[in-house]
Amino acid sequence: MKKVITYGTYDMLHKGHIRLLERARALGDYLIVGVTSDTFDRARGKINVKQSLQERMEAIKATGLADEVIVEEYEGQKIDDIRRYDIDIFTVGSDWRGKFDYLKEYCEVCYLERTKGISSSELRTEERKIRIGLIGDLASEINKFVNESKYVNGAEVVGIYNPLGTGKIDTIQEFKDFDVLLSTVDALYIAMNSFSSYRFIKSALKCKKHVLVESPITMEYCKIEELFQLAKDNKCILMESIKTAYSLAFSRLILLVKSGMIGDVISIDSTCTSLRKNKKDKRGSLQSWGPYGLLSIFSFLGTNYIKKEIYTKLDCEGHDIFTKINFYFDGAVASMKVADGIKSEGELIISGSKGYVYVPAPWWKTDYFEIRQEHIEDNKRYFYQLEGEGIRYMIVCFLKAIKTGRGDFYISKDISKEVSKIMDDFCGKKNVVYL
Ligand code: C2G
Repeated sequence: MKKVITYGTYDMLHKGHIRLLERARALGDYLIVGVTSDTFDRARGKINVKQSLQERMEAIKATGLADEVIVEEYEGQKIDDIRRYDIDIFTVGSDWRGKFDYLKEYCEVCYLERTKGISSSELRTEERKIRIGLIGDLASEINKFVNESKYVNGAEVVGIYNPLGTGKIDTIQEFKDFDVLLSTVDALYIAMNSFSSYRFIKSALKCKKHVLVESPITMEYCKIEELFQLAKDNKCILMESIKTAYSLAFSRLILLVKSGMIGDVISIDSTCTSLRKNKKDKRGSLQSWGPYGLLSIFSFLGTNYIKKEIYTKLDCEGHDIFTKINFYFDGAVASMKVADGIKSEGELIISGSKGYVYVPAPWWKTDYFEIRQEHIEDNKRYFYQLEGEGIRYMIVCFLKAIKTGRGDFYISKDISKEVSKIMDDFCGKKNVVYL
């Protein structure tokens, strides 16, 4: 019996895939199809896959062309599989010609002519694009968003409206009128001082436009509930932009800790600092870094802390250049240091009853962390590909949220509300000690 194997993502199964499978099957008597896992696809840069692994495997099985369907999960697995399944022929489309010649050491390698004129990414892009308008003057965030959106099938940046009139972006159209921009888009990305974004969020939601907004959503706690309700009433997405929340590494870290890998979480120490790069950015430490620090605490301990103490140092203009918040939870403590003008080690340490998590600086661009135990030989290291600081994954999640109607999968509403409450307490000088 001649055994054949082939691999692929097989997203949105189409005639090009079917033709490949038919010809692969004709090469032998038994065909195994390896479907790539979500994690492996992301690791190799395929971030736009629409269907789940389960859906893609089911679709292959439904063709009746595969005798066996397996999951491809890691780099180099093909060699393992060829030996494990005693494969005679490896085959793949001609777009990969040459890339798998190294497999000739183990079996015959056959590249089959790729079917022209169809691809999963074209099918994904043909789906109605989401037209996105940009609002704000946080140039760094906006430029990164524009660059990262190019990697996301189905996202189209239409233009920018900057209420302050500064910071043109050559590559995209500038709108002088907010309402005109609003009328030409499906969604907005808002990157501005959170004291100013409320009216833009409200207008957008009232016009049934989806909103992705740099955190905090609002600095006034009384408004956050109103905005979420407005989003619900208008069947829109209001999603918070804390890019770390959408990185694979951080979401896996949460699962590992919650599954008990380090036992009970007793303490969390989170630091995010920068020396002021952008003098025009007057948000201060808590507004610009606080959401990251608070995300790293609330993701593991929840938001039901018993009390908090806020320590802050202001500059001569009254902006906080350093803020530390200590939290006391039932059975745990947490400390967050954020600074825009003071430098420290930007690491995240989560201490537990069986071990601890160490995420090296800059932890908020999480692509690597360690779970350390008492004996160094028991330590485990985790690495997850992170492209572009994770912003492209956030945009993919935003588009998926718009399609599924669920925007709080990565950042719960409780966390969004508590972030705003802490901003409100800080601005209201509640429990704040000035250094
Ligand atoms: N294919 C084809 N014609 C197309 C599109 C795809 O023949 N118009 C082939 C590809 O060459 C591949 C298979 O169909 O052999 C699956 O294609 P994808 O789902 O795009 O997956 P890809 O990432 O190309 O898979 O490690 C090998 C890769 O996983 C190959």
